[in-house]
Amino acid sequence: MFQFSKYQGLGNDFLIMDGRLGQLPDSVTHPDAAWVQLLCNRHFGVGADGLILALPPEANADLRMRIFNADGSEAEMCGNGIRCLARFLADSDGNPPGTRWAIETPAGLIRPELQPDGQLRVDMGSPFLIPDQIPTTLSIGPCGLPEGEVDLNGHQLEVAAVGMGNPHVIVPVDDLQTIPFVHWGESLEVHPFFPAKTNVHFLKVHDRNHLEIRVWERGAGPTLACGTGACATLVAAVLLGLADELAEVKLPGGSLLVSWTGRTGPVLMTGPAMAVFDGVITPELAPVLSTAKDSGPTQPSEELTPDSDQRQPGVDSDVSAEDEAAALAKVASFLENTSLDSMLNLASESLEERTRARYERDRT
Ligand code: ZDP
Repeated sequence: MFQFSKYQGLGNDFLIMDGRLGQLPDSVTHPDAAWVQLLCNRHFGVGADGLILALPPEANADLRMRIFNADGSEAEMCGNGIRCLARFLADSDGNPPGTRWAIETPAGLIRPELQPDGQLRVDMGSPFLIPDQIPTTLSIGPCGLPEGEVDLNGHQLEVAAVGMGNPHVIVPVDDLQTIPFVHWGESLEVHPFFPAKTNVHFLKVHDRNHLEIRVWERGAGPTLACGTGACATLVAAVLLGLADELAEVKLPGGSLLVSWTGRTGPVLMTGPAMAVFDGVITPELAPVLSTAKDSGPTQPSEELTPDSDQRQPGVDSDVSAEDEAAALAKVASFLENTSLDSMLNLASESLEERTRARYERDRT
């Protein structure tokens, strides 16, 4: 039985699966794009903008995160998603405000911190402004970032590109409501200037500390919010001379506070993240088990605490043959001696436990 939790950050919603103890099978940790598409489908599946996996770290970090867009493609980083993951960790492990996590992502080590008001402030790392690192074929312009002009059906658009581990194009416009959003969004997402495709942000500058964007996401289309996009937009607006180093970035789903102090070093993003529901994926929706080793989720053995060395015996990649045999034997005996009903009870008990813990914490 595959448990998941649904979380959202400004309406950007994700399914989170906890595999920090190596308990998730290959079919989940290396998911088929078709399965992710089905899971994220708002009619035939659970419905979400993406799937987030919490996995054992590969180096000296608390955990590793993988994020898959609703179309099944993998992204390097996600801003709203990593706030949701941190909130999930706090809900699951009972972490107090002030807790910081070091999370491995393809975009590098990202550090969210739980705030007293329950929001997450995230050290998003430094922006990428070198064309190859974004990646884009636009060259660096007079403002110190890749800039250029794009012709879309006779419309000359001034665009700028910034990387936050994942690619973003920022398009300043006068009015967010009158632009041909869908046409420009889908055209720019796959524009040849962006060899890995790109997330697209149409930007209205209200004043130097208040920006507003409409988001067309790579691999997801229109979303209510994009955290990495809000950060990329602030960086571009600062370099283009349109904004100060601290601004509120308004999105359809709500606002984020973003800062880039001294135009060097990390971008900081602060915003909310909330649990929506916990669930169990039915066998019909479960991923097709890919290999013999892939025997479905196993029982986690030990409690987790942040900032301690997360590497548990038997979870690191160099698992000994004995450990593997022991784990497989444990799984086989668990499956043999555990009826479907008691598996279901186990699943619902731990879901209940987490929900009760969340209520307790929010009440105190
Ligand atoms: O880079 C991409 O493909 C994005 N669609 C990934 C998701 C980004 C996200 N919306 C964010 O908040 O940064 C989660």
